[in-house]
Amino acid sequence: MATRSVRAEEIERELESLLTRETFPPPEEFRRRALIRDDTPWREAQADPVAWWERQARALLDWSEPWQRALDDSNPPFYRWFVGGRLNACENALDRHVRAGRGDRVAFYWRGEEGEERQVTYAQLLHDAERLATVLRERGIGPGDVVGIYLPMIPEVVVAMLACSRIGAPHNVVFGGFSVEALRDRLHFSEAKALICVDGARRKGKTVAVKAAVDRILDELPSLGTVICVRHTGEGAPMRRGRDIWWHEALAGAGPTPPEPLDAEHPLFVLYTSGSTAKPKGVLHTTGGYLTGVAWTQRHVFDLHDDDVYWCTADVGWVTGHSYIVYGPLVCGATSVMYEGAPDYPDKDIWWEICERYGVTIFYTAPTAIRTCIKWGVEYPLRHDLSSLRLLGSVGEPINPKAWLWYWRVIGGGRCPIVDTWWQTETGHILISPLPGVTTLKPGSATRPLPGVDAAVVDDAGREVAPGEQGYLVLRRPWPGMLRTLYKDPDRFVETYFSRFGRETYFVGDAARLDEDGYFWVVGRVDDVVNVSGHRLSTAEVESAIVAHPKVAEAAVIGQADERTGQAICAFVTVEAGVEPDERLAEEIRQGVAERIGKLARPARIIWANELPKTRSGKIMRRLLRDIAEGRALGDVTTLRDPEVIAQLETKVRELQ
Ligand code: 6R9
Repeated sequence: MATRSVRAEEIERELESLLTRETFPPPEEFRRRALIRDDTPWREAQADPVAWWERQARALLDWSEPWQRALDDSNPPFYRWFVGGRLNACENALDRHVRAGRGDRVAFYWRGEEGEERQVTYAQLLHDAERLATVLRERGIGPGDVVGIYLPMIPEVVVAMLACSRIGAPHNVVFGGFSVEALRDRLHFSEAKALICVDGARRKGKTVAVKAAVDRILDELPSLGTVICVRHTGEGAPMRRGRDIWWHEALAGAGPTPPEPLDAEHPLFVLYTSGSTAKPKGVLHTTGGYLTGVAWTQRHVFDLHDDDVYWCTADVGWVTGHSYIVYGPLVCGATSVMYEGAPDYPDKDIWWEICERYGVTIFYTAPTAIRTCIKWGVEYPLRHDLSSLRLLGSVGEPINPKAWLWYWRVIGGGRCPIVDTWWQTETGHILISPLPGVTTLKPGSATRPLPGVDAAVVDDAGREVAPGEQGYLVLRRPWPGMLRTLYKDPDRFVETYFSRFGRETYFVGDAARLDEDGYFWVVGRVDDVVNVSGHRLSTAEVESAIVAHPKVAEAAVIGQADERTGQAICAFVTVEAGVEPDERLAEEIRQGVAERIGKLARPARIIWANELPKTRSGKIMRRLLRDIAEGRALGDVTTLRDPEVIAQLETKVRELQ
């Protein structure tokens, strides 16, 4: 113990001195082995971006039919890539590796919450995916039919996604941490025909019944005729004859189904994400372009070699899991780690134990996780040998330089580059990021756009702003993995992303700055989206969950700066006349939000307000609430209807501190 503390102290001193260091060029040892070592891809892509992407699509994927036209940009913003080409995502992820004699290669080292281990090979994934595809077919699921997936981090979730893509049924994965009410809404919006779920899920030594909870919402989904249930915890699951089947029983009796050659623009999946209104947006991705962008970035941003062991700690319920746990790694034939449990169970060193045990070389996580580890202390990572690591990644929100330096020094031992990868559910794959063998890093900056990507920072009029000035991040050229539309809502698609700066400029929704070296510094969202621990939540969605409580009159939700989670949800709530707000009501409100959306959306702070600050036209002024919550001087208050309201709220917030 004593020596450990000495090491910890040494590291802390070193971190202090690192705070002044601004640039980190690629370590020579890393660069020597890197797949990309100079700016050739940027230069080639600059000369002809579409032709450059075509070369990548050809090199990285197997096509059953070549495309006639690489990019159809005749009707922006409805772009089409690799028009006329045909391929299958599952075949690219599994069959072709098995055909090439790599069936015995481990696709996932799976680690269960209680320490169980499973090694899943490419051949085994294929065996199950071919059979599940048959089961789905026999249930009448065909190309274009949406299948909901509500599963924890177990290998079956990968099989489920790939079985869907094998037959051209777009999947709609819903994060297991979302409540069944949130699941119901998403399945309803996507008109899902089938659902794949588990009997129960595990969390820190406890189990929760999932299938029984799911049953509560199924009657409200008349289009959903099939439920396939994976036996995971072994708890009893009510099964309705004709509708519900056990995964293991169905697979045991099924033969294989070959992959269906699909149009490059065939929908691969729908994934719901938060927008500015309470209704989540169904982001639709298609096959050829998405896989091209995901495969290129998986290989080159993560400098993926044959002997790497890669671990992305995200959940498959988010886009990071879709692109960089499932499609990216499998299309590239990688060996990954998949972990079911929480980062602090059985103890706070479990992640580092896993890195040591499987010899993880590439580790991809979120800034919020790093900040939590900082809080727990260096003792936990110091318990383990992390010398196998050679590259680290970050995603989900801006990483503050202090967390970056800690990650670099404590986890990476000062020898691993960090790729700070900027992208979104909508972009499909990473767009702004270092290439680790080339780019000189600056802690806190996602650095520069990748080859073939045209990003800029502009003002309200769409003009590029000067270096150092803040503006809106935009993308000015279509890229292969971009969303194609919002599911069944093309008007909202155009309105949300392609109305502000015209039909050919994608409005990201993030504020950013550029520095003199052309490096991008993403600041955060400019819309009513809150980023809690890297998870996007809509303030409107949380508000509507709060006002559903009968004692609540009105609510305004804002994102408040939080040291650990980046932003935390803070709710200003007014109650119905005659109601005396107290801690019990606050608990009921939190509980209601957990039930309607999920635990991660529960307000960290509830502030009882007599009234909310509104404009004369009756709009809640969230900007002022943010200033009040964070104790800042108030901005422009001239449009405020009743200035008295502000003084009351400021007193309340001060009392709470
Ligand atoms: C992949 C993912 C997207 C929003 C995005 C931005 C923030 C993601 C970031 C980042 C700064 C990074 N974001 N990565 N901000 N630096 N490296 O997270 O998708 O859940 O859709 O969130 O997350 O604000 O607009 P998604």
